[in-house]
Amino acid sequence: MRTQVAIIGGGPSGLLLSQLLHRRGIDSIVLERKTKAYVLSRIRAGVLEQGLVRLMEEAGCASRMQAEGFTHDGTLISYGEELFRIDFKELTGTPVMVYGQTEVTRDLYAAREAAGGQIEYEVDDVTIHGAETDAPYLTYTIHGEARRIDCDFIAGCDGFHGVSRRSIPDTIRTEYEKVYPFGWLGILSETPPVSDELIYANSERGFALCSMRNDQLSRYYIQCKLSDRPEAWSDEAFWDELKRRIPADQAAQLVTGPSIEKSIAPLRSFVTEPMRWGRLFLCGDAAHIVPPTGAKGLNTAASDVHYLYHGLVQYYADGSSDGIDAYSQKALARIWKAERFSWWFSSLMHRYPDQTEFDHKMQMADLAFLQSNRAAQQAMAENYVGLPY
Ligand code: RFL
Ligand code: PHB
Repeated sequence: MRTQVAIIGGGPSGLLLSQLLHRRGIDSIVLERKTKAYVLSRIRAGVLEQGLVRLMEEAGCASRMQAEGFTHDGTLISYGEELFRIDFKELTGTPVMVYGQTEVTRDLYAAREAAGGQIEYEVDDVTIHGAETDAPYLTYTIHGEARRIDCDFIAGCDGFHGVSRRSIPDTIRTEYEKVYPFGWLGILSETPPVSDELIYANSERGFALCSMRNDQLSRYYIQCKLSDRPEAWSDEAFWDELKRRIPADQAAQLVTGPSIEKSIAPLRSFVTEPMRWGRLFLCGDAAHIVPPTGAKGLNTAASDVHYLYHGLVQYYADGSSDGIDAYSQKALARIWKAERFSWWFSSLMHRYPDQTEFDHKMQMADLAFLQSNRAAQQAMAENYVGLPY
C-alpha cells in the first residue's frame, strides 16, 4: 500500500491529524493497535482549550461538541477554609470547553468513517523503516498477516507507550522526566456535578478535583498512593474521602451514586527532544506527558497537530519544507510552557509524602497570593485557557 502520511496511533492526535489532512486533499492511513471500542472506553481528558475547539471546527467535527459541550468561564480553587474563583473570561476574554476526550475521539472516528478514511485496527509489530531517507515505510502485522505501507512522512501519534519515540536512536534523543510520588484515583458516576464549575482542592488529606462530562455525569478525582489499587477502593470509601477534601458546603450538596468507571493514573512530567527524526514526526503523548492537574495533555497534543498539519499542507502546496523543518522547535517551545504550568499547578495543589512544614507554608502562601493578586490570577488564567498558537 502507499499513502502520503502514515499515522501510527488512532487516539485523538492521530485521528485529528488524519481528518485535517483529508480536508486539504492529503491522504493518510491510521494504524491502531487496539479496537475502536477499546479506544473509546478510555476515560481521559475533559477540558478543551479554544485552540482544540478551532481545530475540531476546521476538521468539520465540531457540531456535536458545540451542541453538547459546556462553556466554562472560570474555575474554583479551595484550600484550608478558603474557596475562590479564577475568572477566565474576565481575565483573558477566553473560556474553556468541557467536553470529554471520549466524545472528541468518537466524533473524529465518525468523520473519518464518513469520508472513507482508512483505519487499520488491531495491528501488531509496527516497525518504522527508512525514516532518514526520502522513502520511509512501515511494516506491521494484522491478524497474523504481514503488511507494508510506503509513504512520504510518518506521524508518530502512538502515545507514551508507542514505538515511534523508541525508534529514534538514543544518540539523537534526549528525555527529561519527573515522576510524582502519588497518583489520581478517578471515578465516573451518573450523578449531577456538585458545582457548575470545576473545583480544584488542596486539603490536609490531599488533592481532590470535581469535574464533569455533562449535567448528569460527574468525574471526580482524589490524590492516592501509588501503591493503591482501584479495586481496593469501594465507592463508599471514595465518596467519604472526597467529601473530606472539598469545602463543607459542597460536601453537603454532593450527590453520590455507583461508579461506572474507576481507575488510577500515575502522574508524570516528560519531554523528549527533538520531536522529529528525518521523516518521522512525534505528536502528543508520544513526545510528552504532563500531570493532569492543568488539563494540558490533550491540548498540547492538539498544538502539535496544528504545527505538523500546517507544515505538511505547506509542503504539499508549494514544496516548501520550512514548516516541517520548524516543527520540532515550534512544538517544543509551547510544550515546555505547558510543562511548567502543569508542574507548578501540581506542586501547588498536592500533599507530598516528604513535605516539610516549611514546604506546606510555601504552598499556602502561594495559594493566598493567587487568591488576592490579580496579576497572579491573570498568569494562571492565561495558562489554563491555553497559550496562543
Ligand atoms: P493516546 O490517547 O495515548 O493515543 C495513542 C494511540 O496509539 C495507540 N498505539 C499504537 N498503535 C499502533 N501501534 C503501536 N505500537 C501503538 N502503540 C500505541 C494506542 O492504542 C492509542 O490509541 O495519545 P494522543 O492521541 O497523543 O492523545 C493524548 C491524550 O490522550 C492525553 O494527553 C490526555 O488524555 C491527557 N489528559 C488530559 N488532557 C487534557 O488536555 N485535559 C484533561 O483534562 C486531561 N485529563 C488526561 C486527563 C489523562 C489522564 N490519564 C488517564 C492519563 C485525565 C487522566 C486521568
Ligand atoms: C477531567 O474532567 O477528567 C479533568 C478535568 C480537569 C483536569 C484533569 C482532568 O485538570
